[in-house]
Amino acid sequence: MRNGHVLQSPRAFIGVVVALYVVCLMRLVCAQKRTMNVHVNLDDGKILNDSDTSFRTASAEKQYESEPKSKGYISKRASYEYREAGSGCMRQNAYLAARFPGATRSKLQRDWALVAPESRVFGFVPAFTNVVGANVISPAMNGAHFSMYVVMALQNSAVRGIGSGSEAGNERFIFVLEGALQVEFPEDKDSTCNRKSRVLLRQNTSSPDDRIFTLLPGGFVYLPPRCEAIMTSGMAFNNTCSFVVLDRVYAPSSDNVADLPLAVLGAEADVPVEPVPGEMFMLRRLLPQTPDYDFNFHVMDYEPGEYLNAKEMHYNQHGLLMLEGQGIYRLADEWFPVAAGDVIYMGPFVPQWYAALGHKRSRYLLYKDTARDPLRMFSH
Ligand code: UGY
Ligand code: MN
Repeated sequence: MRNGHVLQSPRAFIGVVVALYVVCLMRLVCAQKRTMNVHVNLDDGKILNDSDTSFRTASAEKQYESEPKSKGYISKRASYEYREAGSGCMRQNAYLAARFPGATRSKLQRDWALVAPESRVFGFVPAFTNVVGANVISPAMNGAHFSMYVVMALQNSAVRGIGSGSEAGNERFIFVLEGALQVEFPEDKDSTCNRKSRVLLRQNTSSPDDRIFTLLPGGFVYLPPRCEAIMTSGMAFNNTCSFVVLDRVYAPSSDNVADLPLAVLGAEADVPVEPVPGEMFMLRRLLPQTPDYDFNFHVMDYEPGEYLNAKEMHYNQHGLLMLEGQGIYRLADEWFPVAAGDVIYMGPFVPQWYAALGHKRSRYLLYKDTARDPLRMFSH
């Protein structure tokens, strides 16, 4: 060190480089440890760490080891387990919440809302037992005419759910995100779905004679008013189960209330993709487009870089759950980064637009009220 500078000696220089490398390596290891240690308890939303054994997220592989041995129809499994939209997103959000307490993208406006997963608050779900459900869209929001829940079966407990919800005039739609849900149609003669001829199967397998069906991720069921189907999961099948529930009051297409629609059961992967002229997304409509159904559920896929061509405004309401991937959602004059697990309510005529980002497909599940004359709907 004749010139008095430490880096002029090659040995000292190597020493400094090695020391810097070691410091970087240690920071990386610590950061990883921190992310891995954060979990959230789905029962009460409390953050737990890895050593706490009261919370476990079953891996997809584990769940399928314990698939139910049902004798009835088993729905075709979706190409992807929607864990990121169910229990998986809770874990990611616990990490964000731990780093940025109080921060959220969630927002309620007069006619739209974004409910990010960290804002889910779990409570009861009408006509279900042994589940916790977050009522993510509700008539308690200005103007929404439907109720939407993200539901988690409590681990090691049998879930029981009854068809058309707590009110006789309600209809109910269920979409499975992870695990398995068994649906058993009743024999009761007063039920609107007590015969095979009263259940429409939207799937490729030949339909069995019995009344018991098992829905895997991507499986769905529509239950018309007075259809008291029984849903079971949990302990019976030794797995984790999460699903979306949508309830609303059925709106008849005419004054003849007797024309109730058939129950529908199927798997999203079996529903054909429909062409939508001028648009890039792939569209599957899960329910028939006949006038007896007053709503539909769409599954919409976008490759990265694809976007909605129409800058939509329409009288219909939407309830949206991001199932996979990420993108940008425009709601009126605001723009949000969104990802799997996010829920959006869009009221009538809210300007809406979406563009997909990231490296993989993004997909959302979308409720839309359909086939009703707005003049009739809004003049009563
Ligand atoms: O059908 C629709 O209204 C749908 N394209 N809207 C949306 O994706 N926001
Ligand atoms: Mn729309």
